[in-house]
Amino acid sequence: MVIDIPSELEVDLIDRPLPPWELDGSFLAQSSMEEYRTELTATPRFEEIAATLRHALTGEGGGYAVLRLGNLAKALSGVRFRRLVTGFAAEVAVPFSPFPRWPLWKDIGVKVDKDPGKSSGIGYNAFHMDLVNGTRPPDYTTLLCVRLDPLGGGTSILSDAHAAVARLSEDSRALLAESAYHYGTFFDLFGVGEEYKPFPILDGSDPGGFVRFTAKMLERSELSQAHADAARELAEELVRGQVSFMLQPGDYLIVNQRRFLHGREALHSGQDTVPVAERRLLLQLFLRAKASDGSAA
Ligand SMILES: O=C(O)CCC(=O)C(=O)O
Ligand SMILES: [Fe+2]
Repeated sequence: MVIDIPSELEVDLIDRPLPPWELDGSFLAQSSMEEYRTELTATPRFEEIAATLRHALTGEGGGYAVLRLGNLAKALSGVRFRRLVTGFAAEVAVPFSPFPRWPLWKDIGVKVDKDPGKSSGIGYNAFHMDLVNGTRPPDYTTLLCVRLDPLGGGTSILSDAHAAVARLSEDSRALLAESAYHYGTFFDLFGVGEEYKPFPILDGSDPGGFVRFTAKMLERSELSQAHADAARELAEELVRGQVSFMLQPGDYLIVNQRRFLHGREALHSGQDTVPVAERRLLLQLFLRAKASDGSAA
């Protein structure tokens, strides 16, 4: 769902600079969360938008939202805009960085030499959840669009994971519930638990739990034939149920990883002709549900 910011709220937010944030380990410090909340809730209608956002992410049938912040992106410096977006994110859950070498917000640029199907690659980025091989993946993954692909590619794709699973046969679901899947490497990560290997895609005991899936495992992990076939069926159902849209500069996409999986269509061919500083750019931030929040935890 797309959430627009009323223009009177935009005007108020532009006049209300937020201070720099502080971190507590890899998490946004509680003091910064409270400071941002106090500042932002002093603007009329902020709480209404924050409630709309939370409902879009955790209410019935929900699971993702796009906050339209393009006017604020234009009016504010990069630093001030990032603080404001961090303030919106903190209304949903606790911002953190699983990568010790990265700041809170991680750049996703375009690298022509990288595996095309992976983050910052130029190819089709198949349906996945982020940090799929941690025992505690981030509850939310978020992407802030800074620059579009100037050549016109890079449509975002989203799919309701539980709806896709529900369309599979009982036999396939039984295979997906077995601890027979693995993907990627796991080292030097904060706040996402231990390495989970092998893992079940479906956690049978928890209907509101993660569908722990990445279609990238079909090509990059050794799986038994039967388990691979069930995973391929799931990947096909995800595509069948997908929604797609082009993020615009200043759009902030938040995905509840317990409900939706995400990906991205290929960038347009010819990326090597685009100067690095003009290529598509997103900023990524992860969120951990607050301990008090039963809806996502
Ligand atoms: O480039 C995109 O739009 C998505 C990237 C992504 O999903 C990731 O890096 O995990
Ligand atoms: Fe991702």
